[in-house]
Amino acid sequence: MTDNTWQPPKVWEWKKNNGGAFANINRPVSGPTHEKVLPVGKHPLQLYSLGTPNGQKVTIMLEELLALGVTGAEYDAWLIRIGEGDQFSSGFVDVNPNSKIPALSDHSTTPPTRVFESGNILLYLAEKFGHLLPKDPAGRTETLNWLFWLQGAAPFLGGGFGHFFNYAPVKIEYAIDRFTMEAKRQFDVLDKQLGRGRYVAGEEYTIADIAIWPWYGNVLLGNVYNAAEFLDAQSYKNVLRWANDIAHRPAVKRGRIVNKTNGPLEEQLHERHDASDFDTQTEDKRQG
Ligand SMILES: N[C@@H](CCC(=O)N[C@@H](CS)C(=O)NCC(=O)O)C(=O)O
Repeated sequence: MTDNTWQPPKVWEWKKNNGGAFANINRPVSGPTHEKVLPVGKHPLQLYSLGTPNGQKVTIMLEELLALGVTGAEYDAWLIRIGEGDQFSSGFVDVNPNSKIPALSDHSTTPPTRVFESGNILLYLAEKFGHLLPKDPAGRTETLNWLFWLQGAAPFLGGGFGHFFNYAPVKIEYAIDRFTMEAKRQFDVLDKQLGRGRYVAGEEYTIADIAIWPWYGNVLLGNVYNAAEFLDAQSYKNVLRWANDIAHRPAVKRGRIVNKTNGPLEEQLHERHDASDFDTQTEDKRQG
């Protein structure tokens, strides 16, 4: 057990620097901190994001739609540096009052339609373009079962397990044990489901896979939190098979590097405004 002699005061007070990795951006209030208009590019879809798992869901979706020949899915992806507080600009808060990436503005409607919450962005794009969400009621419902599962489950994997295993300034055994238990239970749920079919919602690749892969796929493949060994990734054979399968999709290879600001330079495309940017604008090319 962790030795903890601290007791909560009667009324909580905000410690502006608690030593945590996100102490400079976390606040107990919402709303803008500064006036700034968001940039708008030439395409109908304007994405304001960062290449985290939540951001990757949307850029993978857009690249999958483009790969299917949906030209209306062309997009500008603008970088929102959450570590520097870009999500608190007045322009960003107008698109997402929750100040979290990803946020999408669809300028093909008048006025533009704002879309926030990554799961809702996937649903919006799937319905708008008629792809990656089965049309039959049973297939659609099963896909949405898993999309909503992900949106509810991932905060335990990221905000819970990932935070205390990877980011917290102290290793708290109780917190790591609690969230590892839940993360492993979730991996087991997914492993059993993926034992029943090639993809999460059956034999068809859907927005459920696109939502789940950036979190559960990335963690098992060792791309985030450096936790694959700790979680005994090898024991989730079906999830690993599926994660590797999806990692090889060309649209996933493109989408996962958009708005990414960490990792190898060739896997960082800070902004994406044109399909050719993947060949010319990655950080290895820009800096080299
Ligand atoms: N439920 C939201 C979660 C989005 C989210 O947590 N975004 C994080 C980055 S992965 C963020 O923008 N954090 C900035 C902040 O908390 O200030 C979604 O699925 O879109």
